Amino acid sequence: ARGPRAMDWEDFHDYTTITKWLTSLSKDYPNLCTLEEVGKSYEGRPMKLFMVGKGGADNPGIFIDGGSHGREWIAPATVTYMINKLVTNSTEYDDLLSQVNFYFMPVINPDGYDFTFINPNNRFWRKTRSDYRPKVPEESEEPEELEENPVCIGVDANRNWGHHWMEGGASNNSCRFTYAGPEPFSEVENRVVRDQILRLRSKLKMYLSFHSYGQQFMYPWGYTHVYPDDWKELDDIARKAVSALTAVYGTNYTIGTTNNIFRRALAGGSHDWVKSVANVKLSYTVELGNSGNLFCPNSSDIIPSGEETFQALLVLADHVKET
Ligand code: ING
Ligand code: ZN
Repeated sequence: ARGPRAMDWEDFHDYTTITKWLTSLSKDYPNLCTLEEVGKSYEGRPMKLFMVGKGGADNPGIFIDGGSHGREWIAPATVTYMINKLVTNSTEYDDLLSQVNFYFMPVINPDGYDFTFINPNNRFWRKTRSDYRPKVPEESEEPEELEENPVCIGVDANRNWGHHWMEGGASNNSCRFTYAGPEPFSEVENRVVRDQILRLRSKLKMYLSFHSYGQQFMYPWGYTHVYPDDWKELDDIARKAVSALTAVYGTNYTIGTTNNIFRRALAGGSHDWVKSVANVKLSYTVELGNSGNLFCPNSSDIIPSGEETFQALLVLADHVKET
């Protein structure tokens, strides 16, 4: 019997439930995974890095995150599904786990994520929860916005990364959904994730950031319409991953640069920074799909999303293994 706060993939779960589950997994499988506290969020939630692999720290690695935006519930659900699959079926993936390390942070904006669980009115919260409310109303670009205006809290975590920051698709108004922050890496959560990627960077061969929704498999750049020199390699690998995904339930994905898919510049996203600054060549953002309404997938979408996305991950990991 499951308690109301136990982890499963039949429903969405808050950050505490996910974190407790990661802790118990790391205790149940000590030879296969480790859990490390790597920082704290603005509101003090512990941020954890979960590593799966058994070939030693020198093996090539894949860094996988989700939950950069609070409301995108299918992303942490899918990422935790994949963690569970790798760990609890590890004998099946023995060869892979001996050759590749998986570094997971399933919820990189824990304050924003938990905020969407507190009250149905908060369900569509996207940003972090740091306080950038204008202190003096006269200084606000929009004087009608009161200093208490709750929408002026937080930063869009996927506009806050420091590569061509604020050069497109981002706002300098803290009351907007796409507020880029007062400066690159103003958000402690982004600094925590950044520092882990920098620490691991000599081992990292691939970066995957899970968002929703849109059924898009995207690679850099977001900030410019110019393609990276190695775009063909990024594209080929994405195509192989997507075809494995589509083979499961027929879900279709669009593949391309973020700039091309959105037909405009979107700067300050993680995949741009990871590719250019951390020098992780194969850097992707995946917009998962769902059968529900917009950001509100049905809980019955979790397992299918997990299953199909896991097939894509196996293809991607095989690629990393061979490099
Ligand atoms: N979409 C992404 C966003 O942050 C994106 C699209 C990807 C932008 C990569 C920049 C870089 O807006 C969602 N749904 O969040
Ligand atoms: Zn998102």
